[in-house]
Amino acid sequence: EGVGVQEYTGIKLKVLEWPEKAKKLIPSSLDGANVYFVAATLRPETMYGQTCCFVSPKIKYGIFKATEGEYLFLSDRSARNLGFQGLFPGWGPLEKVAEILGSEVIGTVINAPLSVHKTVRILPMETVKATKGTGVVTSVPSDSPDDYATVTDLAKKADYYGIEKSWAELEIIPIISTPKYGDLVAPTLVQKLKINSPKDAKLPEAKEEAYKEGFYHGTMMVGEHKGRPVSEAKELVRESLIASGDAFAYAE
Ligand code: A2H
Repeated sequence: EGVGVQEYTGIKLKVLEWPEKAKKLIPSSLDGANVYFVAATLRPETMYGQTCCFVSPKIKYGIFKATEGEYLFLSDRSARNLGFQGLFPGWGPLEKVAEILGSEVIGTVINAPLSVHKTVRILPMETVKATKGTGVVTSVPSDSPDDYATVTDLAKKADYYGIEKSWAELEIIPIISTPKYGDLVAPTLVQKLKINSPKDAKLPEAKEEAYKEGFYHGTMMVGEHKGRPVSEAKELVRESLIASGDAFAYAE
C-alpha cells in the first residue's frame, strides 16, 4: 500500500428509500434525482453475492453532483480524487450538495447491481477506513472474510447496532467454487482460523488467503461467466458493469 496505483471499480448502488433520519438532511433540490452509494471494490466478479453495503458510522460523507440528475454518496476525500479523473463533466472536486454522517444513513434501501439479492440495506462497519476507496464497502460475505465477520457480528448484536436483525441475515449465496475451501471461501476460512470478531487480528491473513485461492483457483458458479476461471471472469464482469452504467473504473 502507498506504492503504485490501485485500479478500483466504483459500484453504483441506487438509493430506493432513505430512512426517516436521513430524509431531513437531503436537500429538496434532489427530489426526482438519482442518488448512488459508490462502493470501491477490487473484486467486481463477486458482485453477484452482495447482501448489504457498509459505511462507517463515524465517517463524514457527502452527496456530490456527478451529472444532471445524478448524485454520488461518498467520502469527501474520494470526491476530491474522482473530480480529477475525467469521469464526469468539469474538472476539480465534485460539487457537494449535502453533508451526512454514516450513522445517519444506516437502513437506507438500495439496489445492488448484478446481485442475486436485488434490494439490500446500508449497514454499519466500524473497520471501514476513511483513507481508502470511497469509504463505502459493498458486502460479499461468501468471499470476503471481513464482510462475513461483520455481518455475523451485526446479526448477533442487532440491538446494539440499532438495526433490524433481518437486514444482516440475507442468505449467503455461493458464487465462487475453490478446490481448497469449497464454495463459501470466507465463512470456511473464518471458522478454520477461529475468527470471532470484525477486529480479529487474524483477518488480514484470512483476507490474503481468500483472495489468492479465489483469484488463482476459483471458478464462477453464477452469472454470465458461470464455469469460467475467476482470473478471466474478473475483467469481463467489470467491463459489463461499466458498459451497463452500473460502475466506473477509477484509480487511487
Ligand atoms: B473488496 P485494499 Cl468479495 N476500508 O470488495 C476498508 N475496506 C475497504 C475500503 C475501506 N475504506 N474500501 C474498500 N474496501 C474493501 C469485495 C471484496 C473485497 C471481496 C473480497 C476481498 C476484498 C467485497 N467487499 O478485499 O486494502 C473492498 O472489499 C480484499 C482485497 O485496497 C475492496 O475490495 O486491498 C478492498 O477492501 C480494497 O482493499
